[in-house]
Amino acid sequence: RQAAFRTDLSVLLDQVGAGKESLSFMKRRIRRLTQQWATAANRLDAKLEQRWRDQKKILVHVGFLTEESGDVFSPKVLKGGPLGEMVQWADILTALHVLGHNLKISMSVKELQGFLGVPPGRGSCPLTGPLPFDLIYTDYHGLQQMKQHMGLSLKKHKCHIRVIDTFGTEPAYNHEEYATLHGYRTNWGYWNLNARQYMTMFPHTPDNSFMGFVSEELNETEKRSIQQNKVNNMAVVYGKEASMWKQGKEGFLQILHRYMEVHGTVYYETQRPPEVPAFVKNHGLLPQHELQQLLRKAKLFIGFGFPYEGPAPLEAIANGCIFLQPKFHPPHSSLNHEFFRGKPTSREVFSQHPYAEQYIGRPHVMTVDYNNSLEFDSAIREIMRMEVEPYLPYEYTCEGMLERVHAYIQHQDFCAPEPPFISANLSRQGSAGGSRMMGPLFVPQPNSTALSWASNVTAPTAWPPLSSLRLLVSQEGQSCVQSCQSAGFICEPAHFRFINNKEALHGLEVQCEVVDSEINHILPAFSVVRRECGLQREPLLFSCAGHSPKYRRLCPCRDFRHGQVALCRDCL
Ligand code: U2F
Repeated sequence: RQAAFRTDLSVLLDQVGAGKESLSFMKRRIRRLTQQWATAANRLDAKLEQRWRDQKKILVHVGFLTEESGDVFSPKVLKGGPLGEMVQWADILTALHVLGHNLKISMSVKELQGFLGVPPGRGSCPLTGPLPFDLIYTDYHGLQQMKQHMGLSLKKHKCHIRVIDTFGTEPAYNHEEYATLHGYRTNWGYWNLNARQYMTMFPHTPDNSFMGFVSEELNETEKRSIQQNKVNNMAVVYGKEASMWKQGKEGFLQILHRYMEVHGTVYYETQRPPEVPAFVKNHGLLPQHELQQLLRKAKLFIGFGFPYEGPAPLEAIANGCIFLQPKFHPPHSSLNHEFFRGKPTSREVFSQHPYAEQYIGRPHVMTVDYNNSLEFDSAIREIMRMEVEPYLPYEYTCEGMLERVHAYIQHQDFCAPEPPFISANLSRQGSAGGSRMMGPLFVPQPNSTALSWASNVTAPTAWPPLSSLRLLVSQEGQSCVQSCQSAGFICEPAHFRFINNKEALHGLEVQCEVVDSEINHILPAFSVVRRECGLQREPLLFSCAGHSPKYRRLCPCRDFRHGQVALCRDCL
């Protein structure tokens, strides 16, 4: 069946259920953004020009909100606990509904069993018949629950699963045997999924798919009125829980207070939390729409280093604030910081909100060293002189999210049998002589007639399409994430299978004395000194994130749309 856009959200609101603060929060959000979603749906509908979209049967099982997982989030919704995940799930549900799919929502193991047709309360009784869904969106908790209640059949059906995974899972952590043997085993990873089945909150490693969420959008009149009503010396602190204000914050808060009136939205029960200095105007935890109103007046939204990578800075920037945040030196990661410890990624986080720093940047985002009071002081003074317009990257608008989720649903297929590695004929596309070995090698995109395929059956169905492929060689020690990024592209894991071959090495004029095929997440790569080249033997270990000091990696980069990094130019 053809999917038709929906602009009425009442059925969805009924489906979400009731009885928990988390659900009420999500419903309030869905209601508040109804008009914005409807406008976006109409725009995308026009943009897609009657293109056929399959209507999918989709199950959304929100594992972290089930009683069976302990649901620690719901009781903290009104007490300053994390809301980012609920923001994202509310938006995912809305996007799937608006795109017109056939949606079932489960928030308990009982409902999960009911929807899957597994007899209740019978332990790991396997699902015997076919899976009654085309797609299942869940999280790590839900995955565990499905393993318990679907038994062996999970393995058979796992290509249909998408895991909403805030901070991401790198391939080395996802491959069970490899993770166990090489020290990448954590409590979460090792499900042997295709790494693109993990969907993140921000575009972290492109090994995963970027799911995202949305932020409030402003029309031109609202933008103008915001700019007229900005209070130049008003700052709002990012931190809704008192613990985020603890230790070492007094110094720069004092500096800030020299210039600006400082506001907070810190949860409190009866008394002002002792962590919050007396000069701070604390509004208490606000409902989302009231926070938006506060941000509309404020000039500055200031981060203290935690929470990491939340939605609030995007909301602040969308409401015309400048976001000031601390640089992390050394960067925080699962190796050195409690919060990231045990998360299935080695990603290094160089500031509180790397997306804001890298994808938005000045004038909306300023990232400074908070230990340097001179630098901090001059940043505040500069902010007071600056004028910025509200800004929201397209990928965080409703239309942007609908467009991206639409593309994933119609094009990502992890159930098709893994095709054999295919070689794109890249030979002689820009010869890379010895002197160019030091810099990234760029092989211009072969034109279509120059492409010859080992298999012309699978290549035309590749998504992202092969027209987006750009082959690059990293520096020693550099990952493909960095290497592609520094050339203005993005690493595309789906393209690894086209460059994991001798022809690609040959085309780059890499001097190989031996070409081995091994199981190692930095391959394909080569060592210049040892003249050794290695190809990848395990497709699950194709990794944009991998790097090694002695190796230069072959990187499959691709182009991307401005403001929609998940999609290449010809991806829609
Ligand atoms: C992030 O979770 P948080 O919930 O701490 O993220 P925030 O950026 O603080 O904001 C989440 C939402 O809370 C709302 C605000 C945001 O959409 O509009 N809010 C509010 O309603 N009232 C207020 O007074 C203040 C904020 C991240 F998203 C999670 O994935 C991480 O687990 C967590 C820890 O790093 O940080």
